Amino acid sequence: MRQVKEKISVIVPAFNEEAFIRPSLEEIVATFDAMDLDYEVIVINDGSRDGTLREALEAARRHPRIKVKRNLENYGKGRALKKAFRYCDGELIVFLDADLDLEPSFVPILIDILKWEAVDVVIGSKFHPMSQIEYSLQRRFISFIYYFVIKLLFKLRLRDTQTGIKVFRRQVLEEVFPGILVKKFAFDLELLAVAQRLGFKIAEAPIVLKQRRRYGRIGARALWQTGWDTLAVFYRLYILRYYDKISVKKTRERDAKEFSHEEEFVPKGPGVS
Ligand SMILES: Nc1nc2c(ncn2[C@@H]2O[C@H](COP(=O)(O)OP(=O)(O)O)[C@@H](O)[C@H]2O)c(=O)[nH]1
Ligand SMILES: [Mg+2]
Repeated sequence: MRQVKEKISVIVPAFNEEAFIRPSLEEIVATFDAMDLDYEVIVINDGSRDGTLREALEAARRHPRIKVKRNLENYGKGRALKKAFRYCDGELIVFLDADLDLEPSFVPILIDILKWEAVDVVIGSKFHPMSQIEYSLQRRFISFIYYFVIKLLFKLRLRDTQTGIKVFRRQVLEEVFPGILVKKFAFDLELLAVAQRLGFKIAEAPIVLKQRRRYGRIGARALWQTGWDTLAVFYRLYILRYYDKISVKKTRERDAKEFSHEEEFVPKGPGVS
């Protein structure tokens, strides 16, 4: 029998996902219900300019385990995940992309690995020998370069930090999130580098990834910014030693202040965007 009995909070970041968010949420719910797991799904709609909020609310209306939160403006995936964690009460926290490129059925597999290997974090990895990945040559190339940059700069024993399926024991995020400053895509790297620094154990898991959008949405500007943000993490980690010095209490207070004016009303019912 499956051993997972803790409550699982699945955070789904969504930006302009009108086409995929509803089928994606339906599949998450179907997967978790079929396995009789205790869970909640928190969608964080990050200032989407399409019907993402409407579609997410429609899914939430049909499935009470889904909660929808939103930012009025787009701030970035990293910040959205950090904010969404404030609403989670599970013992295990899952990050799962909204676009169905990754199969929700892998979440329970990652959770099993977390238990079997007795680690604190399990991340889906495109470069795991057993992963099956179908995505553009361009993206493969970028991932490969990023892997070398990270290997060179950080002593991370991981082959891929960027894939959108990850499982954490709650305590990891409680301790690591206060130090996290990156709001966009280098966020994953920052989170994992700091988690390792604090002594948490991270394992990689195989995934099946199928890129559905013909063209990835990460443009040259986002890549450039990810590069700079990555260097900034290096600077804070090894030169400033910022993460070793932060006061969790103080930064929690700072974050609470930053987020509190956004603990916004969430409109009820479909049709709102
Ligand atoms: N909250 C939030 N989610 C985002 C943002 N940008 C992308 N996402 C979500 O993050 C996930 C990965 O983004 P995607 O564009 O598919 O990146 P890729 O899979 O690396 O090509 C998807 O679920 C997106 O909806 C953002 O600015 N804010
Ligand atoms: Mg994607």
